[in-house]
Amino acid sequence: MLNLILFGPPGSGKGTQATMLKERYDLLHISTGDIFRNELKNHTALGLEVQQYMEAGQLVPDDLTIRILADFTEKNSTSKGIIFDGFPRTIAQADALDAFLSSKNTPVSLVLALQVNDNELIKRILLRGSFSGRSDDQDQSVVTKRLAVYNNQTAPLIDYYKKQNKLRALNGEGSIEEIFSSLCNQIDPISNRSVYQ
Ligand code: B4P
Repeated sequence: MLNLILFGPPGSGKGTQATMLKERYDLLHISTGDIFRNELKNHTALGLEVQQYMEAGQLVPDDLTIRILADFTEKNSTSKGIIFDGFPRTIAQADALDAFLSSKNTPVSLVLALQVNDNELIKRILLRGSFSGRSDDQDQSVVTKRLAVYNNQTAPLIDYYKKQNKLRALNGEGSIEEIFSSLCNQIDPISNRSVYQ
């Protein structure tokens, strides 16, 4: 199986690129952010539980996030591989993911880290907030909080995956097509596709 992690700060383009990679490599796309937003939209018990964290720019607690991921993956277990978008975001989530994939006899293939400077991230997120209706994208103090949470809780995963020799850092600034192309250059050699089109 091809198991890819798209990694990066909020607004770095994980969701944008994951949607395109999913099509190209025929992968199951798991976005924990999308799953949570869907629960919120449908006013489920889970949605109510995660709302307070998301609106404050904080991470949803690990136990809840790990449970959601395992449920989603079990229900969609027939794919050629998985693209994880926005997960893991903490060391505990990364440990849980390793354990989960080991139980399926399949490892994380690559971790693709998109690098974007803070000013560009804030600009992108506030722009999206002007039309998306996402409350966590509209208030600059919440956006700044999300970046701080990323630096404190998520960025340590860079070393975690460097030690496993799985991390590939990529420039996340430029056109969406340019970034897609550099992601494909990393993935093609380990996928079944022989030629990059
Ligand atoms: P996410 O849904 O993962 O949101 P994100 O980090 O803001 O988005 P992403 O990086 O995917 O950016 P996108 O492509 O959309 O998380 C939201 C919240 O959910 C978190 O704050 C947290 O509360 C919770 N959560 C999610 N997962 C969790 C977990 N595992 N544990 C705990 N809590 C969790 O791009 C952003 C914008 O930039 C878009 O408007 C896009 O059009 C634009 N863009 C993309 N690429 C561009 C480019 N190359 N140039 C210019 N603009 C670009």
